[in-house]
Parts: sequence; C-alpha cells; structure tokens
Amino acid sequence: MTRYTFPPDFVWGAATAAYQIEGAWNEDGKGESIWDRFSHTPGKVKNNHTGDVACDHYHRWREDIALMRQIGLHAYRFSIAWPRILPAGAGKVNPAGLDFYDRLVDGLLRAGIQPFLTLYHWDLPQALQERGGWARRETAYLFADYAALAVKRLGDRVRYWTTFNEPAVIANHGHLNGEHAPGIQDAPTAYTVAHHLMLAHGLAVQALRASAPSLQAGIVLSQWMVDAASDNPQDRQAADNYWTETESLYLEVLFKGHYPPFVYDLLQAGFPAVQAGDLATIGQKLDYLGVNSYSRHLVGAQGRIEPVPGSEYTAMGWEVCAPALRRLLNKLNAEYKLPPIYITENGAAFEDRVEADGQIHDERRLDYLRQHIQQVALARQDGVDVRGYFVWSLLDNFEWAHGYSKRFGIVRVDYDTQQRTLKDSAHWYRRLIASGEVV
Ligand code: IFM
Repeated sequence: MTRYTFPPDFVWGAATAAYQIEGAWNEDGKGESIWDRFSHTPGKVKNNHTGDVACDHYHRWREDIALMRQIGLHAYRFSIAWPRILPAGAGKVNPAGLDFYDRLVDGLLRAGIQPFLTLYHWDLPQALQERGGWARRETAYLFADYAALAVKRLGDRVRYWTTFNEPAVIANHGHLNGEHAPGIQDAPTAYTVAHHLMLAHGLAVQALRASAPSLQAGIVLSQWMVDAASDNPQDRQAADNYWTETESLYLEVLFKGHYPPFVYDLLQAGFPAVQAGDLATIGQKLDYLGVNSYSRHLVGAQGRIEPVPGSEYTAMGWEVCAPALRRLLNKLNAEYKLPPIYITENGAAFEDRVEADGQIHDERRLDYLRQHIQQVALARQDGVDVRGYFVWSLLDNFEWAHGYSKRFGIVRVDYDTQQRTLKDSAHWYRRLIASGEVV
C-alpha cells in the first residue's frame, strides 16, 4: 500500500454555494434571484424542487460550523448571494444580508476555519435579469460595484476571494441549453454572456484589490480532462477540437490574453461584445486558480462523448476516472503559466442508504475521494503547484436542475427534519486531515 503525504500547510476544505444550502429565499429583505424565479417555474427543476428552504443553513450556520470543526476542516468555500445584500442588484443595500455574512465569517474564524468566499455562484438578482442579465454589458460594472461593497465589509477578515464559479456553466447551461436559470437557449447570447462574465471578473478583481491590496484573488473554472476514444487520428482530432471548444476558452483569455480564434470570430461577427481594452481588463494577475473537476470526457469521431464499458459511473452519470485528474493538472501546468492551484470542487453523488443504526456507509464516495486525492498527491509529485483540496460538498444540497435527487454531501441532510449526520466519508476525511496522509 502506498502512502501519500501532504505538507502541514496543504489546505483541506469543503465547499458549498449559497442557493444550494441557505434557504431563507425571501427573508430579512433578500431580493429574488434568477434561481428563485427559475425553480418557482413549474417543470424547470426535477420534482419542482426549490431552494426556498434547502439545508436551512441561513438559520443553522452555527451548527454547520460545528460540523466543519468536527471534521477538522482548515477552510470552507462558500458563496454569498448577491440579492441578499443588494436585493435589486444595485442601489439599496440590505444591511441584514451583510450582517449574515459578517456573522458567518466571524464564526468561521473563531472556529479556526479559513473562509474562501465566492462572489457569484449563479444567483443573479432577478431585477438585473429583467434589465438583460449577463447579456448586458452594464451587468459587469454592477458586479464590480457589488464586489466593492462585499470587500469593504468583509475584506478585513476574508483573505481568499473568488469572482466566479464555473463561468462556462453559467454561459452554457444558463444561456445555451437552458437547463439552468435563466433558461435561455441562444448561442450568440451564450458567447456574449461568456465575454461579459470575463469582463466582470477583471473589473471585480480590480475593485477587490483597490479595497484590500493584500487579499488573494482568483477564479474557479470547471475543467474536465478530454481523452480521445482511440488512437486513430480522427478521434484524436475530435478530442483536440472538443478541448478547444469546451474546456480551454476561459483559460486562454485569462492566462494568454486572447480568446481562441473561433470564439473571437463569433463574438465579433454581429455580436460586438469585445471592446478596446477588455482583454487587458480580463487578464488581471491572479493569486490562484480554482479547478473544479469530477470526471473526464472520452471523445470519439464527430465529437461524440463515448461511454466507457466496464467503468464505474456516479449517480450523475459521470465516469469515475481518477487518473484523469492528474493528467488534467499536468496538462494545465504544461500549457499555461498558472498561479498556484486549489482543487475547489471534487466529489461524487451516489445513492446513499441510511442503515438501521442511522449510519451512512458511503463506501463508493469514500473510495472516489481517496482515489482522487491520491492523484492530487501524484500531480504534486509531478511538479504541479496544488495547494489545497475542497470536497464537494460539505452537505447534501440542492443540485440545480436535479433538485434534491442527487446527494454529494459528506454530511447527510434529512430534508424533512434538517438533521445532519456525518457519513463514513466525513469520518474518513477527518482522519485524513488529522494525519495529512492518504493510503
Ligand atoms: O453542485 C455543483 C456546483 O454548484 C458546481 N459544480 C458542480 C457541482 C456538482 O454538479
């Protein structure tokens, strides 16, 4: 059995997002978000589930911090809900919303847990959507104002700031296939949105640094390795194209200062989204890159995603392929000049069973985590500067269009009683964090 050891300063964390756990969707002055509107629209989310209550974290945050302590987390990655602090997205501030995050941050720090704060994990104020949402350039500037407000209040205590979680998912699921809020299906809109998200990112990094020059600013990208289904040249070409078209867009503009040519052509051809100076604004120097990675794409000719006979799949239908994480990290490291990396999400949904004794023996999740963390250790040995790992997710929660049907948590949430129970994976993670070793 090989032992993989991590240094004591390696950051072990868990992640969540506001809409997925907070609930309290219209309490204490919070404004409506696009996800409130979307989930309240019949037929958009499985079983018409909503985030109205979710894990009730808005009221149970103390209990949740106690769980984090019990697991021994060094860090907690969470997002703040823009409409909770600016109900209409701009203008009037909701002091109760700011107070909530203030208390949460203080509670984390008291527990010795480093907050990693994300400004945008998909819950745009609905009022801004009505003015054009991310398809409107103005939204990028309003986002920077929101970032400035948040950092003014929390920047003295929160060191790690992330602008966006997974811009690709915002553009593609929200505006291309319409599976996520705001449910738009239009390719030109999706590319325009992609550019405005990047612009908003650059502007927000400037706003953050203007207020707190020593904070650590970054962005979180969804990155899955792309492998060719076979060695034949057509499959290899298809896999290369797939990587360029789906995985590399944000890396290119953030770290090489330009969009891949095909995107630039699209943006300019009738959608004059890119204005002079935008690329320089986007290319702000970053202190870290967050990588969310769960699986890989196996691509065959014509860009088809191929199933992998004999492979294990999670409840999301995602292949379990841990070595792909190491290969991905090496590829990113070789192709881009990157700041230090944090794995900001990795984890798996499986169908958990509560045993007669009330325990959840989630062997498959535990094994998934073990395998992936081992690959992170190997990538570090290869020379990739990975500084931390966040499991997705701390709690079972609202899995977007799947509602509550998919459970990613290392802590089970009983949605009827809101009771939390540490699964075996959480106990295992606690031991791993305590020892700094994975076997
Ligand atoms: O639940 C999501 C999260 O909000 C963003 N990254 C992927 C997770 C699992 O689908």
